[in-house]
Amino acid sequence: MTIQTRIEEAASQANPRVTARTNPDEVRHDWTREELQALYDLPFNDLLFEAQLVHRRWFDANQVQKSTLLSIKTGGCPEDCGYCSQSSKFDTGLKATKLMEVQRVLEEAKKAKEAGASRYCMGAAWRSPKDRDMDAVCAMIEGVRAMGMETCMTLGMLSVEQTLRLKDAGLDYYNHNIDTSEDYYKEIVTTRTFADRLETLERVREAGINVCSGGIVGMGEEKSDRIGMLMALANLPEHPQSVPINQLMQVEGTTLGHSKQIDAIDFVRTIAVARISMPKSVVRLSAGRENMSDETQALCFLAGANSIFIGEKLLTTKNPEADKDAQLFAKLGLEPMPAHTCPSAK
Ligand code: SAM
Ligand code: DTB
Ligand code: SF4
Repeated sequence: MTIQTRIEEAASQANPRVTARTNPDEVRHDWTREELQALYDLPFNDLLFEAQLVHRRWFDANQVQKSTLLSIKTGGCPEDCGYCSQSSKFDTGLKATKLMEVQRVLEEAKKAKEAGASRYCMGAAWRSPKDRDMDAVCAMIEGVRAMGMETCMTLGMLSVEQTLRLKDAGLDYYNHNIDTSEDYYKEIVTTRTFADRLETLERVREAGINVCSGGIVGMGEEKSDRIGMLMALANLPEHPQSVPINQLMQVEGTTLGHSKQIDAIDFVRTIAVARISMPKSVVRLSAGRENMSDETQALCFLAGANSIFIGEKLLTTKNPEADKDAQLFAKLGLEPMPAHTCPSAK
């Protein structure tokens, strides 16, 4: 009997406790809060089984996509996001820099490719890009693409014209997180609204660029906020092709420098509900791996996470060393996901 047949047989013996039974083939955009909550609250083994059913329908369960991040413009940001080391409203001891030279970015990208990244993600501490920066940003996209890597940018809010320029330069993904539920957003950021975030996401989607959007947990939010965030993502007109779930990296000096950490099982539950509600999206076990055990990360992969950041730095905070990740992949029998294999990517 093949694994697939055994799984189908197990799935057909529906667990009577699973009231929110999912159909792995179906991609829905009409999730109710009650349905997502029922999934989140399933007995843990049932939740992970449901997540595996969906995961194996659309992905190779042992492949994990690898991205590397670079902060192309660090610090001095006018926004007041309560989690962020780069906001000028907090004293976090971070040195602000100007936009990096294109050539230096390409040198760093080359190293990331050699280290095994299939996507290069470039982030700038801006509320939104200035038009005068767009030539350099587009040259970075073109240069990284020419190396055969997928490109991702996160530059803040975009105008329609800026979005179209990024598309023309060949940008594969744009990262713009909704971060948390609409209700809790106001507690975390006051210099822009949840609706502003959705507006940029709409521009990116309509320009035909793949959307990377997710959020952060461990910011003192309630379970209902995690569910609200997942519901907002899963009910977008198209699911983001990439869904990063970040565990807050606590930064001294920020509002959330000492917030209550999330329980590891709750973190895994959040990943599983993301997997089930957005079946064809790549779900990224994003920031926070530095503070996670191998066992927690293994549970995240079992729950359907299939992307990570590799490289010793995220934007400004730490990420596991390369040899530690190599050991984890070997221990778990994981393989890198080749570029351009996301089933929902454009
Ligand atoms: N300024 C742009 C923006 O806000 O969209 C791009 C850069 S911003 C640093 C990208 C994302 O990183 C944020 O939306 C947030 O979700 C995530 N992030 C920032 N600081 C974080 C932290 N301390 N822990 C976890 N995630 C964080
Ligand atoms: C995302 O969701 N996580 C990344 C990326 N998108 C841009 C950023 C994580 C930042 C963690 C804190 C830091 O290193 O400054
Ligand atoms: Fe600025 Fe982005 Fe940090 Fe907010 S998350 S302070 S917008 S860099």
